Amino acid sequence: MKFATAILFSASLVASAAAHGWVGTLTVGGKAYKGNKPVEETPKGAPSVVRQIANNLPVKDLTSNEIICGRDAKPAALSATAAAGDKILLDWNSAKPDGNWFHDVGPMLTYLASCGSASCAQFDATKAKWFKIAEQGQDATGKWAQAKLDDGTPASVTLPANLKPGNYLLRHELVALHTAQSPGGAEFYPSCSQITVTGSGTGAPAASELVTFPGAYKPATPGILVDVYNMRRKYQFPGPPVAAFVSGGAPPKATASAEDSTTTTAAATSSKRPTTTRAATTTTTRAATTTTTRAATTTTTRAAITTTTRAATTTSRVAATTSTHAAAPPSVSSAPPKTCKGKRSRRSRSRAVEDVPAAVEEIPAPFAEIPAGARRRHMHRVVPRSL
Ligand SMILES: [Cu+2]
Repeated sequence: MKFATAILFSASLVASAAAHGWVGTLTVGGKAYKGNKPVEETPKGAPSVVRQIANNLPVKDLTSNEIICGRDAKPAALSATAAAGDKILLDWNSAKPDGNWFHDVGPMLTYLASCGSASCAQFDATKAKWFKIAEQGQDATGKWAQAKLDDGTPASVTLPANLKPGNYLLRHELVALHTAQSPGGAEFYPSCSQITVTGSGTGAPAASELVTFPGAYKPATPGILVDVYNMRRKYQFPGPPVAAFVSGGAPPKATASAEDSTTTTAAATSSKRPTTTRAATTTTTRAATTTTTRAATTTTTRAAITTTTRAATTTSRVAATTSTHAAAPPSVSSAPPKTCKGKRSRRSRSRAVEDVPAAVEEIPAPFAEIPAGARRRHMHRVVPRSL
């Protein structure tokens, strides 16, 4: 209850905060294509290659179609022409004074899906079968790829050199992890651009490397449920591994039919990742979907996850009424975390300390130490959940 009160209190203090972002420019083959601001700011966007989103709040519901291309994204009118092997630059913008993206904790992932023989302008993204072509996490100093957008550097993705020509949706995704220590805390910002790839390549993913959205991510997926401020191992990316053909490798042997995307994803994952990963996923998923409280648990791990789940349930119930965000990470840093506006807030720091369940540190997520000073938190504007 104390937790809920704190959230309500802060919601009244922060009536509005800086909005989130969109892909403002996509550059490929020396040509820059403008993306439109969200519909709520630019109701009549100019013809573009970037699918326009309705507003720039984060996507948090992994079962919603908004996880595909962003909040209520609509097909774009145009397609950008790209040669296989081309570098694509995506400049993410926001309403921040300097115009740059502002979250700095979390990875960037890039997927492609074939639109088939028709133009992507006619393609229904709910039918898309996605394969991953890139994933970018932290550099050697612990700086996240996403933090470079904050500096004004566009994201850079290289199309596979041997990619089969055709029409593709390019799904570029930012995952902000500053509150990801609780289920439902991660924020997703997918953006889809329509491209026509030229060349004579034959590279294509195996059926076992394809995933669907929604479906590829679950609230307890490692890399989505993760306390980035207490990582003990290297960050583990969500979703399937990068398709083997991207680096010229042979596709993994298919062990499941392409129709069964859940099995396919699990098979693809296990081929590259240790079996402990799957065990952890199973455990966390079970905990996350259980509504009854387990009285006795056999391991600290499960107890920790159950505690976290319960906390998260409270959070989302509160969030439904106030449209604010989950708790800040447990703060042990001497520097208070920043708000979305980039201002440091003493209040958010003290609240963070009392709100976060202590057991959260026990989550067996992928971990490597990153500087404590890199923490940030923020609040979002109040907008009806039904958008
Ligand atoms: Cu945010």
